[in-house]
Amino acid sequence: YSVLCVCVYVLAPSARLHPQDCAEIYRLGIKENGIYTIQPDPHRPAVECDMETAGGGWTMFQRRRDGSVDFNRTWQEYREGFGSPQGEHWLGNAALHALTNTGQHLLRIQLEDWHKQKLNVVSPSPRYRLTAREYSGDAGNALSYSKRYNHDGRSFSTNDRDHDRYTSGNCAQYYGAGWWFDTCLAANLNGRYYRGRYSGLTNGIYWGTWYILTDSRSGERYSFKSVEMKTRPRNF
Ligand SMILES: [Ca+2]
Repeated sequence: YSVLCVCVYVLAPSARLHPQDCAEIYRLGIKENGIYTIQPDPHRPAVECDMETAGGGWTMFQRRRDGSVDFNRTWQEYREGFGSPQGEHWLGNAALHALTNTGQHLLRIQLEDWHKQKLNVVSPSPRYRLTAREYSGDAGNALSYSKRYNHDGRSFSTNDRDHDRYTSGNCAQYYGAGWWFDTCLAANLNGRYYRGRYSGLTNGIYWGTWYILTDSRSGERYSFKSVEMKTRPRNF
């Protein structure tokens, strides 16, 4: 009898301490933004929860805001994640997969440029393989831009793993970022961090349907000031 009692006593609290995602934390009644511990990935259990935007319950898996973290990383690094949830980070493809492989999920992207223009993109299911079919938002759907530039259905590539549809090389190596490259890109939110304008290869933080992409006189390109990528179950 005593063994049974001990088991229940030990297991019940720890189960409650490790919810699946921020949506579950929200449903438990915790509705403050912050860093929380979640279940899916034992190596990087801390995530930033957005409990305010559009009803809350969003688990953040990517953030860019100051260029402090290098996003030109290997397959292994993208799988396990890098950076910290307090700052710039990629949560990790293993955790992202665990977060999104049960049922349909929404992908929310919040971008801000250097002119304080902000945009929102909401689309289902960010995985190793990206599935982004339906779109709503105010920025244009650069994830499904055209036949050759279509990130929907693409697999993830890194500088050491070429899963893109560009046959003459590795887009991830060429653009210095891990991403769901096609041939190669209409969007790349893991690109290099520039403080606004830059010239040369379009390897900055890029969203191909944004209202300004290059300066018509100087030919300089624009990179974004901040990016956040989050996910939440569709039926939340
Ligand atoms: Ca290739």
